[in-house]
Amino acid sequence: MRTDTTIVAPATPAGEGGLAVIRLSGPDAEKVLCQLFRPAHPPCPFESHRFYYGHIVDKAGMVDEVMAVLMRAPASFTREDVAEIHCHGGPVIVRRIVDLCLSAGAVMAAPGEFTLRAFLNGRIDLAQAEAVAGLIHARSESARRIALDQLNGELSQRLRAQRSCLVELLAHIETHIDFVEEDIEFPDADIWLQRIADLQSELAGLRSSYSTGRLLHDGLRVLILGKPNVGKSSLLNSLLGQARAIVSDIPGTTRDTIEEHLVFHGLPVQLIDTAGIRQTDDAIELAGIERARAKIDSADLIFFIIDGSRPCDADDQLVADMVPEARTLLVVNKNDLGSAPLPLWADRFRRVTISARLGTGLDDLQASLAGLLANNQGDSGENLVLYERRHFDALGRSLDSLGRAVQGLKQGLSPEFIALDIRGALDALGEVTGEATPDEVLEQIFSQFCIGK
Ligand SMILES: Nc1nc2c(ncn2[C@@H]2O[C@H](COP(=O)(O)OP(=O)(O)OP(=O)(O)O)[C@@H](O)[C@H]2O)c(=O)[nH]1
Ligand SMILES: [Mg+2]
Repeated sequence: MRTDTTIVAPATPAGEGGLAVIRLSGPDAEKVLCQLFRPAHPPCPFESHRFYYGHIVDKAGMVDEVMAVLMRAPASFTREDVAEIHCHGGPVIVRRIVDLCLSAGAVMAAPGEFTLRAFLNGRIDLAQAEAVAGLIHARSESARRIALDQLNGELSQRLRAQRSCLVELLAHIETHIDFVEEDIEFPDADIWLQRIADLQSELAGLRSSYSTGRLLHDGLRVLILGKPNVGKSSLLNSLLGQARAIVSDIPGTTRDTIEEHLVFHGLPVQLIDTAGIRQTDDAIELAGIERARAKIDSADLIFFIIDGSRPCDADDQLVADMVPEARTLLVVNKNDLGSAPLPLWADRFRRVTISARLGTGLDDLQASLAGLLANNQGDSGENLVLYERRHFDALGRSLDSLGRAVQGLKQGLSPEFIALDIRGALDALGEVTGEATPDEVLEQIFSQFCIGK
């Protein structure tokens, strides 16, 4: 991983805006800036962390009117010299200024490279680097808050304390490895068993916060399922308050899945409309049905819609047999057209009656959504929540290793074996903060960032 170069990239999204920011980081940031920037009121050299008004110029003359700032190492995001050029927000201007930086010796930044440098230079740890992405992608207030907590290092501090407890135990065990021959009992085994038990319950508590964290971060996934023409797309549209999906009286209108986000009670909700499920030979329709079916497992809640004005048939039953009762709400639609008797299997589900066309009954539907959100917001008394799958998995591996260490201590196994498991638990925790993260994992994490982050 290169860190001796000076990298450049637009830090603001492509497109038009009032302003755009171009960011440089590396040993030559100041040199590059001085080549293009003419302050309106010299002097250059720059005083660190001060904005200067001036112009970007090239051989042909003035390119744009800008503000520029230099943040000298180590007081910068990457801990390197960082320069920012705040120019007018037009794609051609941004492209031109980036090109000038490149000709002045900078190289184009790879995705996530600014954050990667901040991590490599010890400014933030890996969990914090991931939180930068979490903060940028946050779609709701709750997602912003948990990402910010992680960025502030709360998760890292907690894990560091747990790691240091394990390091102490490891040192204790290792000093005894040499004495094994003398058949001395492992000293203070009971004390250590207690400390490990405390650690296990702390880690398990933190790990179980993932279901809340994922919900706060990614939102509740609500899948709208049912046979064709029952009003799935109509429901999506009325919940969104806009005509997002095509609605028609021709069965099989929706062929693909349609995903939309809305914020409900401060939490993000992802609504997924799907192709109507029925027995069919149409290849495209079958592909759509397969997509809908594949989303059942990952849905937090399923709105299973039937047309309540007509008797249910085999296609409705097909859907009924597909969905898990605990996560399903039966939505009896078209109540404005009358109500046919419900089949026996309908009793398996919680149920609301609505008319998507008139917008009646939606309150009940939203109330059940709100109830589910409240249940899932978790009141473990734990403020800190995990929202990255990677962290959840790493904590799981750490707990597995601790479990084996406890077994070993209880069975009086040789300290070497116990040390091995404790080391495994330590490494798994270290993966979260980046103290023991393989390069491939680092690469994978940072490649998900976009250029300029
Ligand atoms: N009267 C009445 N008609 C409705 C209601 N909801 C939907 N419809 C009508 O039912 C037809 C089908 O609605 P859609 O929302 O396209 O149904 P869908 O389940 O998405 O259908 P597919 O995409 O084909 O699977 C349309 O003509 C809607 O206007 C309702 O509550 N009352
Ligand atoms: Mg539809």
